[in-house]
Amino acid sequence: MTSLAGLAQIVDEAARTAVAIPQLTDTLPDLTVDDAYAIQALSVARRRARGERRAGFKMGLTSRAKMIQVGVSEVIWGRLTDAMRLIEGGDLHRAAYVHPRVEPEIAYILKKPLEGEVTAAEALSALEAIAPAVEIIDSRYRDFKFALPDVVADNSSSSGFFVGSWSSPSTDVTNLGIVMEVDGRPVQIGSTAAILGNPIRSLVAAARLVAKAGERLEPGDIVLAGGATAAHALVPGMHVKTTFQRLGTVAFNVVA
Ligand code: OOG
Ligand code: MG
Repeated sequence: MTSLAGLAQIVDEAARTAVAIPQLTDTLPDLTVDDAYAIQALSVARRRARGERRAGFKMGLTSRAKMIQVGVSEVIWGRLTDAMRLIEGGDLHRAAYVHPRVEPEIAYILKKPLEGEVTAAEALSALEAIAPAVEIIDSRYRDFKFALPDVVADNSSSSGFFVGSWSSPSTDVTNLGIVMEVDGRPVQIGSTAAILGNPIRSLVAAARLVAKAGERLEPGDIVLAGGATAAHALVPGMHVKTTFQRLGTVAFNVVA
């Protein structure tokens, strides 16, 4: 029986070297979601030991479109580090990933801690700012196929994120149109309302779920609310531009 630390090493190495691995549940069908979060924490601790710094958290599977695309219908979360942050307007290096996809999200940054059961009003009053964002997800599992414990252990497919310009925390982002274009052609169209009906609910859920792991959201943490649409596969040569009503755009180029 492989230890949780051994499994953390497997998922961390797969991410570090961009080499796909079989699903953990292929050989460990009884792996629990609690074990998976423990593996995630241990794998992110390995990143921290290599010098990466805490940047916040990402929520996942907070929209129907995302749940349907990956066949898992449970809200999940993962940890972000500074090394995952990419420069808006810059390049994404395809070779650093197994099979990257992009999805439109909302980014929150906090000025106050949030811990455990909080109301939407408390979550809103803890905000420093809100920005348009896109997440780069990259499952380390072959063919981007996984069960719930697999994806949680794999840090919920976290691999990168781009954040656009920060807006006032009072900006109403409950129902804003989103258009994601590749080379000027729309590939995903949606609304921030697809995120749990209102993306602030994702921040409320983050505070609650992270507390179950004995952690809290801290001032300075970025929280990604989860993809509002299905994710789009990335290929070198693509220019990806996502426009969010009221909030602005987030763009990048995919290079080899
Ligand atoms: C799991 C991560 C989901 C989101 O925004 O829904 C996620 C995956 O799709 O690989 O990041
Ligand atoms: Mg996401």
